[in-house]
Amino acid sequence: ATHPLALAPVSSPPATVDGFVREFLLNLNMERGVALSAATETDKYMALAATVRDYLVARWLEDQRRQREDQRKAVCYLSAEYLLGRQLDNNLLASGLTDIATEALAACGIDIDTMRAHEVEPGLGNGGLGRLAACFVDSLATLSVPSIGYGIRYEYGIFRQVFRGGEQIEKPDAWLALGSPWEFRHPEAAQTVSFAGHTETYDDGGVIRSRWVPAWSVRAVPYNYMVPGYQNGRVNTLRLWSAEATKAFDLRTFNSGDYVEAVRAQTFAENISKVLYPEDSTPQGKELRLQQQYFFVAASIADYMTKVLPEDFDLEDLPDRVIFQLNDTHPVIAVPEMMRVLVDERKLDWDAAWAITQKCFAYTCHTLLPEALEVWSVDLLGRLLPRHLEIIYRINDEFLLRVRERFGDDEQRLRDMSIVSEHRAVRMAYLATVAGAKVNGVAELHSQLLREKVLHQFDEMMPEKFTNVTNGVTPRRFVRLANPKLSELITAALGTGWLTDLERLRELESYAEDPDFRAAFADVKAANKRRLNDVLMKRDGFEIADDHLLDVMVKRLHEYKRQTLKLLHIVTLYERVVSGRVAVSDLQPRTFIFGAKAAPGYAMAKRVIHLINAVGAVVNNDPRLEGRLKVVFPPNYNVTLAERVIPAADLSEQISLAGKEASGTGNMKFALNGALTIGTDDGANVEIRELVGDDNFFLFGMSEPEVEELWAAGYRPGEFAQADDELRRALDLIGSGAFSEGDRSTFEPVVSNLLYDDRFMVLADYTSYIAAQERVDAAYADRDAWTRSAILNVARTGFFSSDRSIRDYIDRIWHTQPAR
Ligand code: 26Y
Repeated sequence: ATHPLALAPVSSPPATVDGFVREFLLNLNMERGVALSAATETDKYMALAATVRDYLVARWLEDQRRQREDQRKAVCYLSAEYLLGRQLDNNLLASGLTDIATEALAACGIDIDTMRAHEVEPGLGNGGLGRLAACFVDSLATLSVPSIGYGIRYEYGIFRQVFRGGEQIEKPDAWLALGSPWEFRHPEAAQTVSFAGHTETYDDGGVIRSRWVPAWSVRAVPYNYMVPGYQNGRVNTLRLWSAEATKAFDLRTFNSGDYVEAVRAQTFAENISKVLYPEDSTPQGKELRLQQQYFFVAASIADYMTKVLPEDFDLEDLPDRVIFQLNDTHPVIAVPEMMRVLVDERKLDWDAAWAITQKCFAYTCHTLLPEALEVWSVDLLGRLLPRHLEIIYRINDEFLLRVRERFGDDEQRLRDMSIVSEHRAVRMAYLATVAGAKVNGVAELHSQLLREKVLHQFDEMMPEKFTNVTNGVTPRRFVRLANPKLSELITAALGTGWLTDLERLRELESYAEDPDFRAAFADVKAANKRRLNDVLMKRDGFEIADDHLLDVMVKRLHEYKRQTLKLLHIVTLYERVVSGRVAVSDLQPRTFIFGAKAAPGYAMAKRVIHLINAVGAVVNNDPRLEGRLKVVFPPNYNVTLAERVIPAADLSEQISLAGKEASGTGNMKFALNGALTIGTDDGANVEIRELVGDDNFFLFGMSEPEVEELWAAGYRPGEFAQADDELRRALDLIGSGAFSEGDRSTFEPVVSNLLYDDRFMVLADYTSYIAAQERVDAAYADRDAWTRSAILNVARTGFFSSDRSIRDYIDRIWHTQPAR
């Protein structure tokens, strides 16, 4: 190009109110094709989003160019889920445009809050793992780490939850119905992803090689999203793949001049990225899920190898150029895919390829539950990915040779450690551990238990692989955006800079002793409660009374998380009053907020949702309680609602059975927003308690070794019901039909499960939990002391910034340098 303007990306519009107004109207008129006077809310929102985008694009293009030219090592984060939450406010904050945009819109007669409310959040994840990935891409950009996030552009994200008669109904989440203004579709950068067929060997000029002859393929079309760092001018890329039919597909497999069949083929291909599986923790072994996993991983590796790497790149140097971080086992099929690319396509010999591969992957585990470890049947793998199955077998054979060398002919050990189990199932966590340079858990306790239990024999053999990176959350979204009043208060005290250096919150410790600061802090909490009241009133008609302690449990519904323990507490308080054992005037007024989605096929979880609503219906309407206990269960808990609920909370419920919650990240968000935690010694609760101190944390329940001991001794939950009068009364009340219009059968399965099975030892921890809740009431009675503790929680939890997590990944696993 010769024109001076063509030598660099176009410059951003002027960052002024006039500049913003002009760009906004340009987008409205030119892109939406409407005049301001005729524009709908959607028109205005889309034009606004496009305007914010326009300010970021120049930096984005520049960063992409530099990343291509830069020799520095980059991170490819592979995750099947990104639970992003709304984008508008985040991108305004990152680009420093919030005030300008607010003023510019006001000058056009538009209230920016109605624009914020108009956005449908991309819910491309289930819960903790997906939200962690979203926090990580935010921190990667803020720390200027050369990186790409790869994932799937599901057409339907996590289902929308509604309640009918208190029961969960799932509705499709059509988040793309109006189009997304934040994405850039790149059909020209599509990759072909193949499936099924057979393998064969051939003579390649004297060398016998294997190759895969697939039966069908789809096109993977990338959609790029900008991920701006916080006011640092850096814009990273999130690349999500969408499946489309290829021409070859309908020609070869389906098209015999049959138009209907050809269209069916199209639908078949598009199915792959149609919908997010709503199960978390319990994998179903569904073929479509394996298709999804291979689809995005194969497209991502091909994209990296052909579009990001220079053409003449010496593959021996690959480990100095890239690390693929595997977000749980979902992308682990990337390991045999990389081997296939290196050996079959790039014609490296096996040993050289394996040496490279082992340095290019690292694996993060997010669970301890055995049923959550993904396995794929040999039959399914052989049918869908026959070459990958062969490669897995060879990896396993060579690995087992090494086990034999090291430990001798210990057949039991060989069976235990085999990647392919006796039941002809491929254990993806083992494959990831064998292939990865590093394996990390997501909290100290979790990483320790991984080494001692889940992957014990692997730890014995290769201890140097194991490390910990405690999770974190982005303070931009979960403090600055979710809690602007607290952020203002902090900035007034500490000045700016703390949002990217969150350990600076420590400086608030001395402010905890200042009565004026405490009063201001309490005012912020009160204002956040009123804001939540307004949101819930409008959304669902729920009221949050000013003088109630706000007690919150929001997370996926799962037995190990023990929402039923929380319910037993509520039922106990209720029973005390209606039985006359406690005067209603002696109750500390409390509002209990629940938020939880259940996997659609998880019957027990759905019954618990029904029970929460049923208890709420009775408790909320019983005049004997004089409004002192309220149960509020807004449907469809998501990132957007979390941003309103968490800043208003007084008490954070983190009550999983010790040894079951890998980390938790909600726990961190609550503490950073000045809620006190009632919790077990589990996951990152352990680290939260160590940091905030025992005086500022309500610990209860068995420790993990105590859990193990009781389990080994033979756990009989009925004995705990026998031993605690109030526990029996609460269970009896539920069993009596008090919350189901006298029908004893409705919640009988919940009660008998607790009495006769209780895998997660709810009854064993009940007494201790109730006692801890009594300590909560006593502490809340001294409101000023409570506020002091709340401030100390904020001051001492800066460690949980996802910026720190990313620095730990860099130091312990990736060894990358920031971009120039
Ligand atoms: C295979 C499929 C069924 C599946 C899909 C989603 C399996 C698991 C998941 C999601 C797991 C998840 O969200 N795990 C959570 O990860 C968080 C981030 O590390 C942890 O804080 C949390 O303790 C853990 O349960």
